[in-house]
This record gives sequence, structure tokens and C-alpha cells, in this order.
Amino acid sequence: MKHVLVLAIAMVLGFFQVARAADAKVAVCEIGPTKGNTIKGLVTFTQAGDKIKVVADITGFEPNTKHGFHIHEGTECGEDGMKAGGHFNPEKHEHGLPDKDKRHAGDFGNLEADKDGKAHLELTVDGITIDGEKNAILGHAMIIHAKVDDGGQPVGNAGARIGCGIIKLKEKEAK
Ligand SMILES: [Cu+2]
Ligand SMILES: [Zn+2]
Repeated sequence: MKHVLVLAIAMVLGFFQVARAADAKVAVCEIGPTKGNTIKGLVTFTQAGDKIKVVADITGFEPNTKHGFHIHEGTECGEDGMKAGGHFNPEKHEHGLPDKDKRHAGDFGNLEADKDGKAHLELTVDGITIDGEKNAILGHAMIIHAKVDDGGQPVGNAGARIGCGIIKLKEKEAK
């Protein structure tokens, strides 16, 4: 009898895990430094209804600095990030910061490093999907820049590319 109960509990828990995995599609982007730089970290994208929640944790910046942070149209990080091409902009808008409704779909504004050179950003954006019909981001490169994105045209004056990664679906955890 005890075994039957344990089995029943295990089945119920298993069901909830499957249901939860189907709910939320998650993509991740592991950021690594380009040549001569030191930043690294992880960006996570979670579908939340028709929006995407972006959470970034990046370390290795100079203390108290701001750095432009975008999805780019390319799918590679080669040549110190230059292979990532321009900003991800399928709808041909002008560049902008996230408070601007019409902007490049990949414009996420800036990461702000604290006194320890660590940046944490949480941002909810619309206008993109992980791998849906509208502006799918999967497979694209993310770039972190040496300087602040000031929202200016054409691409925010954020300078060199100090970190890069490719957006991938999150591997399902075992069990
Ligand atoms: Cu960029
Ligand atoms: Zn842009």
C-alpha cells in the first residue's frame, strides 16, 4: 500500500513538471569576452504571454560603467563580434532605447555595472518572440559594447564590442 502511494505521488509530481515545461519557453545566451576583454555571464529569455522577460547577469566590467546591450542580426561572434553585423531590426525602425515604442527589435538599452563591475538587468520587452512568427531571436548574436548606448542614430554610439554570445534554446534539465 505504501508503495502505491509513493508511486501515485511520483506520477503527480511528474505531471506537474511536464505541464510547467510546456508553459514557459526559455532561451539563454552565454556571453563571453572578445579579444582583450574580460566580461562574461548569462542572459535568459522567458516567454511571458506576448512579451519576453530578459534577465542578464554579467561580470567583469570596469566599476560604475554603462554598456550598450543589443541583439544583432548576425548569427556569429567572430572577428571580435564584428560578424554579428548590425542591430536586429526586422521592422526597419530607427534605433532607440527601450522606453521608445518603435525601435530596433534588438535594442535593450544599457547594462549598468556596480562598484564591483557586476551588472544585473531585468527588462520585459514586446516586439520579439523566442522562435515564433514575429521577430524570432533564436540563433542571433547578442553584443555588449564598450560604451553607453545614448539612443542616438544610427546605432547609439556604443563603440567597440567587448562581449558576444549566441541565443540558444535552454536545454531541458534531466528529470
Ligand atoms: Cu550592439
Ligand atoms: Zn539599435
